[in-house]
Amino acid sequence: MSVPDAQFHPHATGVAAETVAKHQDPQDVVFWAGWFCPFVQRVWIALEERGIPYQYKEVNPYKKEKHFLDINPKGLVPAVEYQGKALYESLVLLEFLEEAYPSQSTSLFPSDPYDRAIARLWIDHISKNYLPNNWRLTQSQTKEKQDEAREALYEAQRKLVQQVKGPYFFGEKFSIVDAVVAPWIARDWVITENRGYERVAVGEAWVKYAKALCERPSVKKTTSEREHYEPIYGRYLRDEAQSEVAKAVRSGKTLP
Ligand SMILES: N[C@@H](CCC(=O)N[C@@H](CS)C(=O)NCC(=O)O)C(=O)O
Repeated sequence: MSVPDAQFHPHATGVAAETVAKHQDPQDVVFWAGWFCPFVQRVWIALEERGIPYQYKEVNPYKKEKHFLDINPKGLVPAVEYQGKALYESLVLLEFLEEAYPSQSTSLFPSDPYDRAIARLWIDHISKNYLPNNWRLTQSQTKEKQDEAREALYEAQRKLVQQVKGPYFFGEKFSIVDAVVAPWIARDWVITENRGYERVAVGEAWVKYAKALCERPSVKKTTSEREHYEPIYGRYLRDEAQSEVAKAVRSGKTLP
C-alpha cells in the first residue's frame, strides 16, 4: 500500500542529476538510492570521494516493491548490490566499501587504529545523540518540545565540534565522520527556517565546520534542488510523515 511519503519528485535534480547521469553504466557496485535521502547521501559522498565505479539506480523506498524488498528486506535505501550480492544499512555500506576497495583512491578512515576507533565512537555519537534530536526537533509540534529538542541538538553538536580538528573532523583530510554527518548539516535549513535553529548558537567552530562540509564538492554533487526537498520535509514538519524514521521518532523508539 502506498503512503503519502511515496509522493515526491521522482529523481535527482540540479548538480545531483548530472552526477546520476554520469553513473548509468553497469558496474560491480549497483547503488540503490533515493536522491532525497540523507542516509543515501552518506554512501553517495563516499563513492564520489573515493572514485569507486558505481551504477546509480533510483528507487522509491516507500512503495516497497518486491524487486527492492528482495535486495533489502527492510525496504530502506540505501542498498548496494556488489557483484550481484545485496547489502544495506548506510554505516555497514561505508565499512564494506572501505574494505572491498582498500586501494581505490584515498581511504576515508584514518590509518591509525586508535583514530579509526575514534571515528567509530563519534559516528556512534552522531547516531545516538545528533540524529534523533534533529528529527525530534523537526517533528515536534509544541514550543516546549521543540525547545527541548533544539537544546539537545545543540548539545550533541557542541560535543561533536569539540573533537573537530578543522576544517574536517581529523584535520585537512575529509573523513568518514564528515561523510556520516554532512547530509544532516546540508539539510539544516529545514530547522533553521522552521524551528528557530541557528548554527551560530552551537558556536563559531560549528559555523566553520558546517560551511566546510557544505562546500565540499562531493556534498554539492550529491545534493538536489531545494524546492524538491521542501514537500518531503513539510510532511515531517507537520508530523504527517509515515516513514519508518518518522514513526520511530513519534513513538520514541530508536531510528530504523
Ligand atoms: N538505518 C538506515 C536508515 C535508512 C532509511 O531510513 N532510509 C529511508 C529514506 S531516507 C527509507 O528508505 N525509508 C523508507 C520507509 O521509511 O519506508 C540506514 O542507515 O541506511
